[in-house]
Amino acid sequence: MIGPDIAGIAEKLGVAAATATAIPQLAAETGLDVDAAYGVQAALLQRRVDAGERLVGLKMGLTSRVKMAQVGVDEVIWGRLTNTMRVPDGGVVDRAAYIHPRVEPEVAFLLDRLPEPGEPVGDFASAVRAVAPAIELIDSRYADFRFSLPDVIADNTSAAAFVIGPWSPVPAGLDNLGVLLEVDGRVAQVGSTAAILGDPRRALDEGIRLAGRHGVRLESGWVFLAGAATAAVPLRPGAHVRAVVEKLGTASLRAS
Ligand code: 0L1
Ligand code: MG
Repeated sequence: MIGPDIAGIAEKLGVAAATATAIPQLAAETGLDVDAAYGVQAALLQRRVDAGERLVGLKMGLTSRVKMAQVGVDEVIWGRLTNTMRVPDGGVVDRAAYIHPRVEPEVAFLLDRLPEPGEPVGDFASAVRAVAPAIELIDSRYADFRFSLPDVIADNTSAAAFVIGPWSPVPAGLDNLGVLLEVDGRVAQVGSTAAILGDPRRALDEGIRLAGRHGVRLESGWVFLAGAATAAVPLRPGAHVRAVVEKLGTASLRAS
């Protein structure tokens, strides 16, 4: 039996992102399952690497109940981050470069000495050099921000851009820190890091395990986005967005 056209699907998603043009969902029509969808994601990112970008990390998606409910998908997923997705803290993003961008407050880890594939992270403080508040900008390439599980995996879990705030040494606990997402100085979302798999440290074990299934090994020096602590909110032109994480500080961006 002939399988889905991995390269062809990756090209469609790549062009949709590059031209900020929504496309219809692809998985049902092409018979894409979860494993093949991670193959599309790899091909999609290889196109970016071939064009000169560098892989700089990994992101977890749908790590909270509220996020799963927001998009109607109920599995933790992961995607890849490249250098061009990173926006400086306090920087400006071009709203017009995206289709229907949303922002969400996250916790980021700077990776250090990681366990061997298949091993759990025993000593979190040696696996992670520093932690930071972060904002992820997600932008599904599918019309109306609607997709199935294989669709969203193939689309690199809607990854589009991210901002990392100041790095701090790993605090004693990360499991119940208050989180705010502010838009133009008003509170848009309130949450807790407990929403991220009960404890964002768990997201690292999941990331190592799930990416390992597809032959991807996390690297020292990479950024790891552990997941959102609240639902995502639409990014409007001109908006100033700030994520505040208790004990860790703030990260911010502005949309042009
Ligand atoms: O980072 C995320 O949790 C996003 C995962 C993909 C689903 C979505 O686009 O909201
Ligand atoms: Mg996210």
